[in-house]
Amino acid sequence: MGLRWCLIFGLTLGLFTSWTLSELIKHQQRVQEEFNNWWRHEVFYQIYPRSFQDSNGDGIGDLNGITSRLQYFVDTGITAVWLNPIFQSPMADFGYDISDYRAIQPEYGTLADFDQLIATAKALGIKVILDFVPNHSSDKHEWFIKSVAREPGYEDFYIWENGTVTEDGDRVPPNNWISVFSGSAWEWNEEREQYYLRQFTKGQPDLNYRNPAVLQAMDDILIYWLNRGVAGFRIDAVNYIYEDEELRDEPLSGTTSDLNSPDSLEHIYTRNQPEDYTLVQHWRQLLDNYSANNGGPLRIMMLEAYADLKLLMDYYEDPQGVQGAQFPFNFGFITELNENSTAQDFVFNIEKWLIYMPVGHTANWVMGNHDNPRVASRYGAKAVDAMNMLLMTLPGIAITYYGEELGMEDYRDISYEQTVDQPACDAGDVDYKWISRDPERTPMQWNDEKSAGFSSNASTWLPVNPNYQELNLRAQLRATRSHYKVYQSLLKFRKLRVLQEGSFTAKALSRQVFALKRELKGYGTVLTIINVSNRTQQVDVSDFIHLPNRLTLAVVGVSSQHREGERLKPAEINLAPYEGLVITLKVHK
Ligand SMILES: *[C@@H]1O[C@H](CO)[C@@H](O)[C@H](O)[C@H]1NC(C)=O
Ligand SMILES: *[C@@H]1O[C@H](CO)[C@@H](O)[C@H](O)[C@H]1NC(C)=O
Ligand SMILES: *[C@@H]1O[C@H](CO)[C@@H](O)[C@H](O)[C@H]1NC(C)=O
Ligand SMILES: *[C@@H]1O[C@H](CO)[C@@H](O)[C@H](O)[C@H]1NC(C)=O
Ligand SMILES: *[C@@H]1O[C@H](CO)[C@@H](O)[C@H](O)[C@H]1NC(C)=O
Ligand SMILES: CC(=O)N[C@H]1CO[C@H](CO)[C@@H](O)[C@@H]1O
Ligand SMILES: CC(=O)N[C@H]1CO[C@H](CO)[C@@H](O)[C@@H]1O
Repeated sequence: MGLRWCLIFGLTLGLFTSWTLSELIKHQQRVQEEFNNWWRHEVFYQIYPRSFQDSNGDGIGDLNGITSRLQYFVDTGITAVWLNPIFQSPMADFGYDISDYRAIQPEYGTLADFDQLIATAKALGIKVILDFVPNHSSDKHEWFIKSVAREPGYEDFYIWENGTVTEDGDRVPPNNWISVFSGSAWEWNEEREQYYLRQFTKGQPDLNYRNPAVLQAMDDILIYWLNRGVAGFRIDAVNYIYEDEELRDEPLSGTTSDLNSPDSLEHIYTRNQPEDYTLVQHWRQLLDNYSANNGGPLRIMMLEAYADLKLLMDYYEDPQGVQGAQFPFNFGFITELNENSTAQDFVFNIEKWLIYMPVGHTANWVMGNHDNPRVASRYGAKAVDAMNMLLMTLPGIAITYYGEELGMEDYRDISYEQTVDQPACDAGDVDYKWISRDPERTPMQWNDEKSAGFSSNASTWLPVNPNYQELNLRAQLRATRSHYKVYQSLLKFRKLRVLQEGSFTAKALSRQVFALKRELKGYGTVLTIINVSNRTQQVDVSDFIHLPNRLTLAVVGVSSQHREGERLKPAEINLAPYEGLVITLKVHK
């Protein structure tokens, strides 16, 4: 539907159904949003600032480092990035424990550096999204210090409760809630003589969003960063923000007898509370208002919530049609599928999201992030190109974690002494290895020089993966074929109208091979075929397509026997183990 037609339709409806002016404005905003749809086909590149580029030789990545690498995104074809937290923090959880929401962590730089980053990015046409961590603050935050001291205005910034004392004089917390890292979620504070709620570590007290002053403070922080030029926010752990107001005990799950384990409870009173949705809707309004009042691109919101599919979908839009985030992250490729998944598993999981997504919204696909092993380690190094082909030819938004364009691998052999991820440190020197998230957070591998070109310091906050000698950007730029070059072609390819607007069909051709089809009348067809098995496979796609004599290979992987431009016979397409092929049929720009 064209913009003008929509406006006329809206105005007419307004006249005949006696809409209020504000309803009409709201409708027009939505039409405007359809029009300003920059984010709907975007590839968002996730930068882990600590590991991307160090500019001052302290072995830690920083903002000036990112600024110095912005041209890389232009060369790659990336026009939007999202940054893990850069705010002032005691770093108990590498920035997810914020002590000042308006200040930059000194080792990452200054506000002036941040402004420079935004200005340079803007000049290069790159949008920047910040990570917003509303689920708690650090216990070093001035709000918490003031709240402990019961300073007027701050008494109820956090969730304080007395608990009870038994006949034997033992203190008992207010209820049975368990922290995500095990043990009671309540921490006794000697000074205030009350318990505070903390669903994560004791240094991360939960904010009390039922206090309007807390909500206002958070709104102000969003506005503060919007005014500095960010294009939106990735909101962390949104389903943990509110808890049951009556503090009811959670029922036992019956899955473990360890009562200190978070798995021992069904989290019906601490996660996905109705108010979490209302809050997201409120922030959506704030962002929409800001965009309408300040011009420029629509400022957007993407949500992190590891939740049930149906609960997740209500963050797009609730059952009453109230708009939430532009999208909640789809973690299906991380949590539901792995190296052993069959072609049917892939098709089923892809379709599942599309089936449950409310009408008119945009799908998204997260291939990796800072909390999970890398693609090369989850699906195998051979599958890197195929997974990027999949990601880039699916409908909607693609999300790439830094280094995945090179096929970087987890560095699992980090010693216990060098381990810095808190849950891994807590797990002890035997179990740490498979819990640690350090292996997927090692420095970006730019070249084969000292510290992989990440830092001038030979010692870095996490060791560089020793495979950087062979696996690095420079080597991949020099090679005739490389993961990076495949990724770059895919990004160019994505600009085709058929991949932006085309219809979508997925089909398992066998247990081992599946195909995706994108079609747009007048703009041709794109077919992606992926072999998820460790054996060579031959497939017949004749039944799946209409123009069988015109199959041309558009993108092939690094170790493919095929070459770009090759013509294929639909009845006998051969795929090497874990090979992916992107094929075009009569495609136009
Ligand atoms: C090099 O990095 C280490 C941390 O890995 C740090 O202790 C040291 O101070 C750094 N050197 C310089 C010159 O900053
Ligand atoms: C909590 O304890 C304090 C001091 O013992 C008492 O004054 C206050 O009334 C208690 N609050 C509630 C809600 O029971
Ligand atoms: C957005 O703007 C509308 C209309 O001006 C106003 O009613 C609403 O309170 C605003 N919401 C936010 C969160 O700013
Ligand atoms: C895949 O299967 C192999 C062999 O059964 C097993 O060792 C491995 O743990 C499986 N991987 C995953 C991620 O389930
Ligand atoms: C393929 O995978 C199966 C099941 O994991 C395994 O038994 C077999 O040895 C593998 N074959 C090759 C060629 O790697
Ligand atoms: C889902 C989740 O764990 N979200 C964040 C809330 O806070 C913790 C602790 O800071 C973070 O680790 C999480 O990412
Ligand atoms: C397991 C399996 O289906 N193997 C087949 C894979 O494809 C080759 C031809 O490319 C056949 O020879 C195998 O039988």
